[in-house]
Amino acid sequence: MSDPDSGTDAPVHRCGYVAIVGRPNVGKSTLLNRLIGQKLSITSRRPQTTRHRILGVLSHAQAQLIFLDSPGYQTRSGGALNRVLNRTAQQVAQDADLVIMVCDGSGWTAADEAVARVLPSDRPVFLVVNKVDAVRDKARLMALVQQATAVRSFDEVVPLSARTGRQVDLLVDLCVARLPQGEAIFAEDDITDRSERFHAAELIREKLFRMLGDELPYSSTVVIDKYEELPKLRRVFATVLVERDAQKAIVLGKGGERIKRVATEARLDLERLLDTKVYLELFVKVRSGWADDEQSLRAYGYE
Ligand SMILES: Nc1nc2c(ncn2[C@@H]2O[C@H](COP(=O)(O)OP(=O)(O)OP(=O)(O)O)[C@@H](O)[C@H]2O)c(=O)[nH]1
Ligand SMILES: [Mg+2]
Repeated sequence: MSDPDSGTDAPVHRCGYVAIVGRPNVGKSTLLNRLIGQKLSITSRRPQTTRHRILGVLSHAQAQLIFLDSPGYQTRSGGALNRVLNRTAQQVAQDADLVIMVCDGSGWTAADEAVARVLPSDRPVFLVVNKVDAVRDKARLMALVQQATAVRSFDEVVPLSARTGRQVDLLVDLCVARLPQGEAIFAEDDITDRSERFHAAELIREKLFRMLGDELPYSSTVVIDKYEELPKLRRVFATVLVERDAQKAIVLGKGGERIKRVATEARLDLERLLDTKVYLELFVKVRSGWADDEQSLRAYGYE
């Protein structure tokens, strides 16, 4: 690539923000992790896994792409937590130079349509049709694209698989082509703006989500009580907050067996992410009503 304005062959550097939005469970976070090559954003089979804006940086010689993963956009109304999640999702799209709307290759739904309608119209928007590895009948994909493009126009439509990585490189190339010219914003080896503490809490929440399935009350959260950074070791003390005694028993499991498994798996993931040893101790406490109260939501890190 050369710079048309400079009259020289100096290569152009591009840099910009790329928002990843969509209804819950379509694979937005799996896509971010695939793009960056690290588990930055937690994923699970349950909808509404992501609760925060997660930033992931991909630096190439000629471009820096700053991806923003967001909570799945809620079309059903709900309490304070849902309101905060939707605000985050919309903010992410508004802050970006380019928007990627992700849908699931199995079919276009009313919830997808609702998302498509709130996307900005003054910047490029791509449609990513994800999970094509799970779609046997490719004619379905054609039908989906027709339905989607009847709602609004998309600057690119990219069928891919975040799980296998198929066509993800193509998506990156298409994104780079749409980004504004500019210097890198993050250092070349930065991959996120979140703290180690934040990732520790998120990985614990992922294990809870995955291990407890529907048994886990939606309104549970994780707080880090103490985080010590030592040479080649992190010591982490964290608490799982639930709303009722019965929920506490579920999270603990028989003889504390479940919480122990949660702690072990979260520790292994955190060690992989930080490339260091981790000591992790987990507690469970009952604190009722936190998810209905915007002030406590802020205190627990929901913006
Ligand atoms: N078969 C298949 N499954 C996928 C693919 N991408 C994601 N999934 C699965 O879809 C489920 C949801 O993935 P997430 O990445 O957590 O989805 P999300 O859109 O971030 O969900 P929320 O954060 O809840 O809005 C998980 O079980 C993923 O493993 C894919 O390309 N193929
Ligand atoms: Mg997610």
